[in-house]
Amino acid sequence: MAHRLPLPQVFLQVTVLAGILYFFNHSSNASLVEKTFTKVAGTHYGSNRLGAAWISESRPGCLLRCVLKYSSQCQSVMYNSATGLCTPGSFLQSGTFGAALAPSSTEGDLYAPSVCDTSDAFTYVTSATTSACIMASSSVSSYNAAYLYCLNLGAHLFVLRSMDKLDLLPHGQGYIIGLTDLAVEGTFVWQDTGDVITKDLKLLFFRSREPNNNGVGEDCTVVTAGTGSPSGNDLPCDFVYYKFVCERPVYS
Ligand SMILES: [Ca+2]
Ligand SMILES: [Ca+2]
Repeated sequence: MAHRLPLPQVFLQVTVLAGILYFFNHSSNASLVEKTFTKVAGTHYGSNRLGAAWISESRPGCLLRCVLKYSSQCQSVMYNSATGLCTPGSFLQSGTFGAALAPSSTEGDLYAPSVCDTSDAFTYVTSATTSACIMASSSVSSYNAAYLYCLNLGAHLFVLRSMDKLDLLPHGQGYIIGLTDLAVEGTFVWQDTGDVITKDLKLLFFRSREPNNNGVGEDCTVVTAGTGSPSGNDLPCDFVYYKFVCERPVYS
């Protein structure tokens, strides 16, 4: 015959279990962990392993246990979503040293707190595939004024090297971004590094028949997220009609 616990003990166990589940689902810790840790892209980042890996049923669970176990020492985790392997990590290392500490394929992907200076109304925004530290303006501006505004905040106008990053912007509204052909007509370059937009991205980015350098000339760019189709357009740089988005580096 199966051993049965007295009713008060069963009640206690159920209550404790419900409390733990509630904590994991609703505690500010869980949402904090989910919000502030994000996937670190690129091969130049890694971290020291704080201890042995374990199996976690989810990435938030992995992060939470790391924080609970190692407190502020836990500054990153490596998580393999296929196997559930969770490896606790130290603060983020970058450069050659970081590359040497990068996660192995067994360890999965590296996650670390965002490095986003959130002063001046900047926010850290993430999606499943990318992230950015941005500030979407509340008022319209010319390109030059927007450019200088961002520069004064230690930022540049928003740039994107893949279309998934566009999704990080507020949807349904056109924004001036850091893509211009001011230097060489017809050659659009990103403001942060000056590199030319790739042919493939240009096709995905601009609306059909754009950029057209219409009328007296159009050297600046506006784009709208969430349209489901290419929305980029070149327009006059002194045109004061659109809001703009500044961007600060995430892992500087
Ligand atoms: Ca032009
Ligand atoms: Ca145009």
